[in-house]
Amino acid sequence: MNILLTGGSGFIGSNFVRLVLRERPDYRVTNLDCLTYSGNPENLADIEDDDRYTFVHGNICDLELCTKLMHDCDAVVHMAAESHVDRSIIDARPFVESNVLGTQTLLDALRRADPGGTKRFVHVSTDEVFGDLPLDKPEELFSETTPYAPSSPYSASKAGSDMVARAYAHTFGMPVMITNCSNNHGPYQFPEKVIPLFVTNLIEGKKVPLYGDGKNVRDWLHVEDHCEAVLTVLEKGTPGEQYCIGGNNERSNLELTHAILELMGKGEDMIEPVTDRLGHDRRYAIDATKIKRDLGWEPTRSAWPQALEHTVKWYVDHPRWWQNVKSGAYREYYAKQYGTR
Ligand code: NAD
Ligand code: TDX
Repeated sequence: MNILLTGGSGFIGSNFVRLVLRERPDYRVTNLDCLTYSGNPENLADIEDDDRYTFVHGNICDLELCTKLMHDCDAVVHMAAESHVDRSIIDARPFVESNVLGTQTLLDALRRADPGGTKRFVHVSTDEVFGDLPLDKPEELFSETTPYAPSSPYSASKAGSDMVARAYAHTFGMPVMITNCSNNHGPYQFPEKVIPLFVTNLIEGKKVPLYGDGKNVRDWLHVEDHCEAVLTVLEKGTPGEQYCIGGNNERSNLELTHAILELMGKGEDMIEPVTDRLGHDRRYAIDATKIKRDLGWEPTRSAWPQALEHTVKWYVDHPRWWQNVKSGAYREYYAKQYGTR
């Protein structure tokens, strides 16, 4: 199978490329990525010479380019997006452009190239489209039947992209599937997200900025478990269906921070309580019964705290990667090679 992957130079995308090449020797992956601040070809340095992998520098909003790529592939996994909530609060426009218009452009390109609707399209989305859950009702979980109620400009743009994907599946009978996953952790995550930010700050001797009262809860899943789930949906999912993906692993930010501090041999004095994120969602938690029951997916790499230990160790062992990212040195290097978007 020739997979067209969008956003393959980012955190989840690069882990997906590596997983597919490792577990499906007869598959090929073409990665379409415009290299925003979070797209980093260094994330794929170890496989860039694999002849089953091709990189295309381009934007998912470019209809002509996307149409050409749709002709050449057998299936699409769409991960490209603006992905950070705090950035969406500062400037929502790139979120609407890439997440909503980009998704619509890709689907139009697919319609043009494949009017018969034979090529499967997995739209990778987030649990944040469902809004948030109360802290005092642990029995409440997000599932495929939860109504959409996005809170942040990021989650609103992802909800918009999900609606476009749903509408194309319904209106044109396209074999589109949507996945909604909880928080991921693992190698190559941009150090603006809480785990790599906190770990790298501590290595640098800086404090960790904990938002608000630290009681907000996230459901943590190892990125490779998410990638396995996306591959499972691509291969076995039912067209038109939606699948929630999660680790059944809820942790408050305070609990997460204490676990990171302990792994790094640091004390509580390294916590810096800071003003809360605007509109900060309280709790996310996923009921992944459907994908487990219908498609046989199970997380195998997310057991806590071993999975967190593994992730923390990766950042400790790869200082050159995150120092390049934090200093912006990688941006200058790739801007010379590819230009900026
Ligand atoms: P990321 O920011 O690390 O990577 C995004 C990638 O998309 C980058 O390589 C970037 O260059 C590329 N991109 C952005 N806009 C583009 C455009 N217009 N054209 C081409 N390429 C573009 O994000 P991530 O954390 O890897 O997330 C990947 C996907 O998974 C996103 O759709 C996100 O909403 C979703 N998701 C993420 C998480 C998580 O915890 N990180 C959880 C659930 C779902
Ligand atoms: O400095 C920080 N301090 C802090 O307390 C940062 C960056 C975050 N936090 C808190 C906010 C959240 O409650 O940690 C929690 C996790 O924050 P992020 O890493 O920014 O992730 P989140 O906002 O939960 O969104 C993530 O999960 C769902 C991804 O960024 C999204 O792309 C994904 O869809």
